[in-house]
Amino acid sequence: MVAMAVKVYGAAYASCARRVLACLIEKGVDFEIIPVDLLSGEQKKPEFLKLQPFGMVPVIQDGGFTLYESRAIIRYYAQKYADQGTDLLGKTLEERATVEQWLEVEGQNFNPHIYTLVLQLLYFPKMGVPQDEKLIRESEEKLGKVLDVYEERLSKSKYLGGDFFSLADLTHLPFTQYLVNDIGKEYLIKHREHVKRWWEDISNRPSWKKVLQL
Ligand SMILES: N[C@@H](CCC(=O)N[C@@H](CS)C(=O)NCC(=O)O)C(=O)O
Repeated sequence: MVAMAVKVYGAAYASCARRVLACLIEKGVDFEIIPVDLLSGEQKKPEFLKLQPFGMVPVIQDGGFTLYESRAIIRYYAQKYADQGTDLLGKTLEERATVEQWLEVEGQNFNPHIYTLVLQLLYFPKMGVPQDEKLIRESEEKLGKVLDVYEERLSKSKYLGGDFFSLADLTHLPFTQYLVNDIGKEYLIKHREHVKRWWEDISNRPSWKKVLQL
């Protein structure tokens, strides 16, 4: 029996949806994108809120199963298709725990600052919302300190979870792409030797290049 394509509600340009798309491509899972227009507020309509009560993308529907929160979705597919495509979890209990650790670091330490920078520098100008210079400066400084920890880690292992590419790396792709390409803060990556090497590696994966072309 051929599995039905996974429905991904979102927009191919939305960073959180891109996290899910990169994972599905790495796992060799067929998907179709159901476009949701973020700018029009379409995702706040009652029909969409039944799928995602917080009104955000992405959401997936896989047969009768619905799931939201991009990091929960990538964990689900890495596990569901553990024996298919790229192994994104690690083999031993310790490898898996280390991948989980860095997934948490991304969500708790890295994402808050990079999210603020992207919102302030990329989206607020488009929306006509004034920027907060002090917040931008503070977020940039805090992100730099987080990346110093990454530099140390990546001087000892090829990838964040160990010597294999995993969810821990994949989850960083969407917002780091913005940092490097869209908000003029690439120095934060390029001025750190090991972080730079890591970024060049993971951003050149065919899965990510494909996501950027969607
Ligand atoms: N923690 C959520 C965050 C989702 C999120 O922030 N989605 C953004 C697009 S990347 C969105 O829907 N923004 C529209 C809005 O908040 O109205 C996840 O990882 O799925």
